[in-house]
Amino acid sequence: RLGENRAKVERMFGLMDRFLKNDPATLQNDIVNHVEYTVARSRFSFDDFEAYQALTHSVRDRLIERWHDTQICFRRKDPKRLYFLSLEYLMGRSLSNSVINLGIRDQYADALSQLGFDFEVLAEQEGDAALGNGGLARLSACQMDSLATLDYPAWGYGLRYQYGLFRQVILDGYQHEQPDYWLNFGNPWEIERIHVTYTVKFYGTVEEENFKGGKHKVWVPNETVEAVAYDNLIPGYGTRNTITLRLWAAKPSDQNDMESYNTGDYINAVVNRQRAETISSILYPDDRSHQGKELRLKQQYFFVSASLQDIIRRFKDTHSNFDDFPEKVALQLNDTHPSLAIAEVMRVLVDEENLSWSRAWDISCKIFTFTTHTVLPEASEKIPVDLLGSLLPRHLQIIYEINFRFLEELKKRIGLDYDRLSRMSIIEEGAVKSIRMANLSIVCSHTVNGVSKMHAELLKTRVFKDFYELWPHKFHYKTNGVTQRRWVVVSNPSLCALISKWLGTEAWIRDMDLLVGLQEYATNGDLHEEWKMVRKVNKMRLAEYIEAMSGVKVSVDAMFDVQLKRIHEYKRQFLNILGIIHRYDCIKNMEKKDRRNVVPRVCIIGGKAAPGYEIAKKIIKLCHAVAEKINNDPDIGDLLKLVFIPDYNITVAELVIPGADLSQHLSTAGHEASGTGCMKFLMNGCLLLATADGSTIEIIEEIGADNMFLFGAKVSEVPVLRKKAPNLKVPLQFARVVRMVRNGYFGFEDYFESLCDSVEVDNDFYLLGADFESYLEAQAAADKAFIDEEKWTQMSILSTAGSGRFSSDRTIDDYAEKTWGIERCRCPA
Ligand code: NBX
Repeated sequence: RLGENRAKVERMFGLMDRFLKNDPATLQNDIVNHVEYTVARSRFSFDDFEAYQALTHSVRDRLIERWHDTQICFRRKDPKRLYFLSLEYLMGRSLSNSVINLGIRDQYADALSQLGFDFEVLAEQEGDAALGNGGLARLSACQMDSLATLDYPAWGYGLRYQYGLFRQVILDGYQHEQPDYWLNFGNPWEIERIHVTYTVKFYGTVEEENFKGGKHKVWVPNETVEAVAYDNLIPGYGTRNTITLRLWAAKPSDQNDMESYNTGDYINAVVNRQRAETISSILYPDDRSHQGKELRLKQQYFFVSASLQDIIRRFKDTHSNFDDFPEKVALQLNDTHPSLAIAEVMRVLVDEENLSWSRAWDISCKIFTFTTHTVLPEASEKIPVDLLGSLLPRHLQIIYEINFRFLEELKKRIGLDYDRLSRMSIIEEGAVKSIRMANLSIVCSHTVNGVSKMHAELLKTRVFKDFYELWPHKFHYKTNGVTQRRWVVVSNPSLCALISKWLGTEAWIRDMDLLVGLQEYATNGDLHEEWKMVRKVNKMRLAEYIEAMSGVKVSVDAMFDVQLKRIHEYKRQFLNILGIIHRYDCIKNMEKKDRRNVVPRVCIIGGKAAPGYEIAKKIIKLCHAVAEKINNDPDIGDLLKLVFIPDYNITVAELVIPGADLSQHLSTAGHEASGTGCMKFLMNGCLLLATADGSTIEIIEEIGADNMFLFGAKVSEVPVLRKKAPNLKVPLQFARVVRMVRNGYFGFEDYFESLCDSVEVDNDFYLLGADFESYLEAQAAADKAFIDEEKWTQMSILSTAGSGRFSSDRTIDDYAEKTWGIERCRCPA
C-alpha cells in the first residue's frame, strides 16, 4: 500500500510543475491565462480592471501554494495554536501587500510592463476591504501580518460582512453615509470553502434530561443558520509561512424549512431563508457606544459558535482528551465583542462533551486571554439579560452559574463588602438587568491587557481597580504596534529604499530595531538632501490628490499638517479647527508686511463620524464652513488652507501619511487607550504635535520630548482640572474663536450652537478651553522649527529612527511569549 501511495504522490508531483515560477515569461503566461480562463475575457482585448483581476488570480495561486505548505507543516508539527477572535478587521487593499510579502513585486511590475500595463495603475483598481471601524480593526490587520511574518501558528477568525464600513460622502459640508457593498465586483482574494460549514443555533428552551443517574441540561434551539467559511490568505514577509484569516458568512439552513413547506407556504419559506443572511450582512458603524441590539448579539454568537466548532474539530482531529486543550489552544478575545466564547466553551464542554463543571472551568481559565481597547465607560458592552435569555437561554444559565461561583469565592476573599461585590458581579442590577461582558472576560481570562503603559495604569487604578486588587498577576500591558510592511514598504516605497540604502540592509523590514542605525546619520548633509527629496515627492503626490478631491490648490512649500482619525469629542478635532480659526484671525489682523513671517500651512483633516453621533457630524460641517471662508479669502492666499479629505480609509491613509510634515494627536489626556495612527506618522518621518496620552507617552520615551511638540494637561491633572473647571478662567483667545463660530462668522450659527455649548466653561468635559493656550504654544513651536529646514529634517530622521519599538512585530512577540505561550513554527523553504 505504502509503495502504491508513493507512486501516486510521485505521479501527482510529475503533473504539477512543482512550484510556480516567477520569471517574467511565466508570470505573463499566468496572467494571460487567467484573463482567458478565469476572467473569461479574450486575451486579445482586456482592460485595466480585467488585467487587475487576472493579476490577482495569479498572485493568489502563489499564495495558495505557500498556504498549503504552511497548513501541512502546522498539521505535522502540531504546535500550540493561537486563535485570534475579532469582530473587525480593516485589511484595506491586498495586492501590493501580497506581492511585496511574497518578494515578487518587481517581477510582476516587469512582466506587466512588457504586456503594456503599469502595476501601480492596476493596483488602483482594488477597493478597500473595510470590515471594521477604526484603530481596533486596523490593529487586528497589522497583527495578522506580524503573526504570519514571525511564523506563529495562528488563525484569525471574524465575520464576512457584505456591507463594510459606510462610505462617507460630503454634500454641502455635511456627512452622508453610503452603503459599502464591497463584494459587488467579486473578491478574488477570498477562497470560499463550501465544505467548511457549521450549523449555528438560536432561541428555544433548555430542558433537563436524566443522565448517568443525575440531571443534564439540554438546549433545544428552534432556529438554525449555516456558517460558511471564507478564507483570506495572509502571507508573511521573508518567509514561506502564509496563515488563514477565516471569515464566516451566514447562509440559510435546510433544517428550518420542513414546517413551512408542509403547510404549503413556499414563498414565505424562501423569504425566511433569505433572512438568515442578514446576520453577516452589516458591520455596526459605532466605534464606541453599544446599543444592546439583537442583531449585534446574533452576530457575536454566530461568529463565536462557528469559530469554536472549527477550533474544536481541528483539536479533535489529533487529540481525544480535553485536558490537553490548553496545551494546544490559546483563545484571544479582541475586546469583549467575542466574549460569549467563554459561555460557549463551557456549554460545549459540559453539555456536549460531558465534562464536570469544575474540569470545564479549569480548562476555560487556561485558554482565554483578553485585550481591552478602551478607557471610556460608555464603550463597555452590556447585554440585557432578557435579550440574552431569549436568544441563548442556555448561555444565560451558564453565565449565571459562573457568576454565582465567582461571587461565592469572592465572598471568601473579601467578606460581605456588598458594594464591591455588586461592582464586581458579572450581572448588573438596575432598570435594565445586564451582563457586563468585561467582567465576564476578566473572570475567565488568565491574562488581561491594556494597549499602552498608561492604559494599563488606568485599568489598574480606575477602570478595573477591584479586579486588579483581587488578581494583580492577571494584569499586563502590551503597547500596540503597526506593521512596517504596510505602513512604510507598501505605502512609502521611496523612503523604504532610502532607509535600506543608508542602513546598507533591508533587514529592518523584519527587525525594526535596526532603524536606530539612522541616528548616526541624523546630521549627515547627504542624507538630509535625499530625505527632503523623498518627502517632497510624497507631498506632491498628496497635493495632486487634494486638488482632485477638493479643487483646492496647495503649495508643497507649506507645512502639511494632518489630523486623520475617527471623529470623536475626546479626539478633539474641534480643538484643531478652533486653532485654525485663531491662526486665520491672527493673519487677518496682521499688518501686511508682517504676513511675510507667517509659516504657510495646509491643514488637512479626515475621518468618519458614527452615523448617529450628532456632535461629531457638526464638527465635520464646521470644518467645511471654516475651509470655505479661509480658502476663498484673497487676504490669505497660500498662508493657510484647510481641506477635509472625504471617506478616510486605509488606502487614503497610505497616500496621506507619507506626505505629512506634522500630525496632530489631540486627545484629552487619559482618553486614548493607545492610538496607532501616531506610530504610522512617526515611522514615515512626520513630526507629532500631541498630548501626553496613550502611546505618545512611550513615543516620548523613545525619541525624546524635544523631537516632538507636546502640550496640554497630563493624565493626572485632568481630574483636578475637571473639578476646578467651572471656576477656571477661559483664555481670551479661546472665548474669541468660539464666539466667532457662535455668532455666525462661518454661517450656520443655529446648527453650531450645541457644538459651542459643549465647550462652554461649565460644560467643557474634554477641556478644550483649559488646553488651548498650551496648544497654541506648541503650534508656534512647530512653526518655528519648520522654518529651520535643517533642524526639521533632523527631527524627522530621528522620528523614523526612534520608531522601531512601535512595530507590531515587537507586540506580537511579546504576546506570543508572555500571554499565549506559543512558539514559532516555520514552514521549510
Ligand atoms: O483601539 C481603539 C482605541 O480607541 C485606540 O486608542 C487603540 O489604539 C486601538 C487599538 O488598540 N478602539 C477602537 O478602535 N474601538 C473600536 O473600534 C470599537 C468598535 C466597536 C465597538 C467598540 C469599539 N463596539
